[in-house]
Amino acid sequence: MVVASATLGYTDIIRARRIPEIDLSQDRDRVKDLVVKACEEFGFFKVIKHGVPEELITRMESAGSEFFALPAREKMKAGPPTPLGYGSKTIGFNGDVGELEYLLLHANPAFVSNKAVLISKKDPSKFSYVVNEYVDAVRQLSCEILAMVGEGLGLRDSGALSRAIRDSESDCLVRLNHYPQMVEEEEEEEEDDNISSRRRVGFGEHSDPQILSILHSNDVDGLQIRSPADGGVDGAATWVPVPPDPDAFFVHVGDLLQAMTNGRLVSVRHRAMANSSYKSRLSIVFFGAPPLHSLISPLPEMITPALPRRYKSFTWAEYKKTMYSLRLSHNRLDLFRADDGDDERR
Ligand code: GA4
Ligand code: GA4
Repeated sequence: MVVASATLGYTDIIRARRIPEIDLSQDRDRVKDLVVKACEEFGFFKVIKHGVPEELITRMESAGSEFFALPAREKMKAGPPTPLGYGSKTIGFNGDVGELEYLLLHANPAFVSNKAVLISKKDPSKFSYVVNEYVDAVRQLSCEILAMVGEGLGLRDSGALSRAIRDSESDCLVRLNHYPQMVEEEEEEEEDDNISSRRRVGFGEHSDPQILSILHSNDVDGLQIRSPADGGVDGAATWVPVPPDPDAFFVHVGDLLQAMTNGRLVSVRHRAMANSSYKSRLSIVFFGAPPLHSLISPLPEMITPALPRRYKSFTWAEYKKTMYSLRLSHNRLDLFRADDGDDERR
């Protein structure tokens, strides 16, 4: 049970439709408390004054826009998504569809340079350079945030979380999503239908399976997060629209971080609405993940008599495989609960 007063601040934020915003240039002790609180109560927050140079973001966005502006026939050369590569309208292997096109890449530089020849005929080495430079910066940002989470939680080994992502074998991904601008016929449809909630979903509800994701978008809206206080997957959803802010990054707690903290930090369910603007929405997401073979378990400090072990141990490969075999919107981490099956406590 969640104590009402403990979530009051965030309930207010949800009512006011505001997102927790953290200025990373403040005093570190203050930042780490704010980060932990946002991860516990929301699983999501916005960071400003994050230190990632604007030019890196602009160059990455231009690389994405130039790719998406290519004729479909050219883009198909980087597809189909298996799951990596270029995809249009289909998401994952199980028939999910979305109103977007995307480029999903492994964040490893060797992967990027291999794929670059299919993405940019014009200048593949420039493309890899831009992506690698961006990935290095956001990987660094996610490691700093995870180090603060580790300290804020009082972990004995406060670097444990960030090491997983920094590992040269880590399974981090980077994704460019392009939600095309609205076409004219759609506008007329929309006029008949003045209920804004009827706006179509562009990328269905899900939580990110990794440790932490760092999202950037241009100034077009679409992202919505689901309040964790609204009764889980089957309850009525409270969707909080996230106003776009190109100067900020948005941080999502992933399923693995929820598992490692024994449920103390929560992975946030989110979705993106189909674009209803005259400008395309471009989002860039870095997914911080550990090496495939690494074993994920609730950290010992997170298990107490009052908060017994909630999840089994599993490898990232095992979890990833299970998640990728499901459709979006499935309730995921629950499949790995310590109390439904072959757990050692039984
Ligand atoms: C959601 C987060 C990342 O975008 C992603 C997605 C992946 C994919 O697009 O191939 C998945 C989705 C994501 C979770 C469930 C499965 C797998 C599509 C899908 C239906 C790259 C990831 O790691 O998981
Ligand atoms: C984006 C900014 C400039 O237009 C450019 C582009 C360059 C090109 O047209 O060859 C790139 C792109 C830009 C970045 C990634 C790579 C290289 C196209 C592309 C897919 C001239 C530049 O300097 O970088």
